[in-house]
Amino acid sequence: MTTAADYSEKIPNNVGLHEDRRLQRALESWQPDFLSWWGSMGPALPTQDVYLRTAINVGREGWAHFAHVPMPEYRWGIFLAERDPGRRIGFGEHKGEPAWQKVPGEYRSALQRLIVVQGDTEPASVEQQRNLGATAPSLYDLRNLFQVNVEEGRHLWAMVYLLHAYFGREGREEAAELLRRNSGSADAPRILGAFNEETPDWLSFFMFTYFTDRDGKYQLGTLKESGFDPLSRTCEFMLKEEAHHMFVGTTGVDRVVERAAQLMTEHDTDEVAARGGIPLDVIQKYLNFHYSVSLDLFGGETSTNVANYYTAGLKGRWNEPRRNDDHKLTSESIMVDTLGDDGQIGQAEVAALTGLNTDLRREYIADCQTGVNRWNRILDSAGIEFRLRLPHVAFNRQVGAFAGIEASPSGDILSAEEWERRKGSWLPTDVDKTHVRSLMRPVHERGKIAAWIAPPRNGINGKPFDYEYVHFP
Ligand code: BYC
Repeated sequence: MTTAADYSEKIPNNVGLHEDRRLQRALESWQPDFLSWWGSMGPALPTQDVYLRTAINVGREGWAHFAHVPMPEYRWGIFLAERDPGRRIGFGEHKGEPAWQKVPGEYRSALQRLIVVQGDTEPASVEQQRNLGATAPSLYDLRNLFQVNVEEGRHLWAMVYLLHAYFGREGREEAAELLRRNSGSADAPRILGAFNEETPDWLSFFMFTYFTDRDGKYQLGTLKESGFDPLSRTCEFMLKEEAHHMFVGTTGVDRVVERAAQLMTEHDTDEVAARGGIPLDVIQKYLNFHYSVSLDLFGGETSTNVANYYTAGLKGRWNEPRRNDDHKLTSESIMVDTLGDDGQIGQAEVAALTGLNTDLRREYIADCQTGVNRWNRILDSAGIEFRLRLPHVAFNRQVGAFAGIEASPSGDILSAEEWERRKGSWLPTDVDKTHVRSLMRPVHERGKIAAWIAPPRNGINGKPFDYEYVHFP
């Protein structure tokens, strides 16, 4: 198996697609449906071409090629990380056995389910971000949005390849369904909650790419450990692309915070809304929202699904090889967050296997905290006392142990009335959203940037900020 992609084919790939005519034909018949979905649900803003990165190799160095590309002509392809012929399953009851190159019959439906759930999120995010181009704060940001979009499209291809190649007719049907469900649709919504929420403005986009794409990083990290080798290799390569998406989120929020801090200092006031910025308390509310809906994406605090996935060798832990235990967990336990019989938030000891969603969520939370620290350093160096913080794990949850209660960002349980009365100070209100939206006027002029956000420190791929990242018709 070579690592370089074959671009002479209709569908660029490094999986030797031309050797399997049936599979090739099946994917080539899905391709026009994908393109028609991209045309109707993908980026709405008309452009001539965009300075985009395209994957050309899966090796460590030089895996991407940058050039101006008309978006519908982007070469979405199928790339798996290089195969390690000696790879063995690293956890669960099959630990030590050779990794599977085919789907084991007894795990077929569970694996298919995991791949469908993963695949469903990718086009969903493109749909959520469809209209953002019209209000981009700069050409640099516009280009980053489109980069994220085309790569989420490629991640959809990655999952569709697995469905077509390994799951027969049912897999092909599921691949068609991935284009039929739509974010926010009343009849056929996307599978997971966060992917049916709107991304109506750029602060939401940055929060989404910081918090929700980061869930993607952790979920892909667990699927990268999978005993099913093609899934593992697919996820490994997706993670490489994912890093840029989170960079967009981290630095996007940096720049919004930095601009708010500048306006506060310049005008010696907290009232930055009147000065064209986004107030820190509104940034906090957006953070609260995106963080809490992303926590839901990890499933329940305890879950028999996740225990079964792990034992079967389908879905591992974050950093599985570096965990210092037997990688089977049959006799281990873990403390998870619970709602006690007394109605209070506490902890309970459960079997480590059923607590694996909690284990992963905790890894994620620790990672989320690093961004918050970074944003607070920006405030600190501007001499501003306000600090951003992650709300309590029970705050605004719709899935898991806290789905049935309301809690404040500091973790106090509230009555339904008190929640209704106070939620406007913790989650974006219509007034906050209207204000943020009112700032979202497009700046599509080379080298210019909207007033609510600071310019980036660097451009893309060594290009300056004032590079013509996007050409218009
Ligand atoms: N919304 O046993 P439980 C990304 C369902 S993001 C709606 O606790 P489990 C990306 C659940 O399906 C990463 N329903 O759940 C980011 C189950 O239903 P069944 C996406 C939910 O299975 C940005 C029931 O509730 N990848 O890549 O342990 C841009 C009981 O739940 C939700 C994956 O998620 C929810 N939030 O864990 C682009 C990886 N949560 O079985 C892309 C694959 C749970 O009773 N998925 N339910 O009918 C999984 O590993 C697991 O399915 C989950 C849920 C972690 C999602």
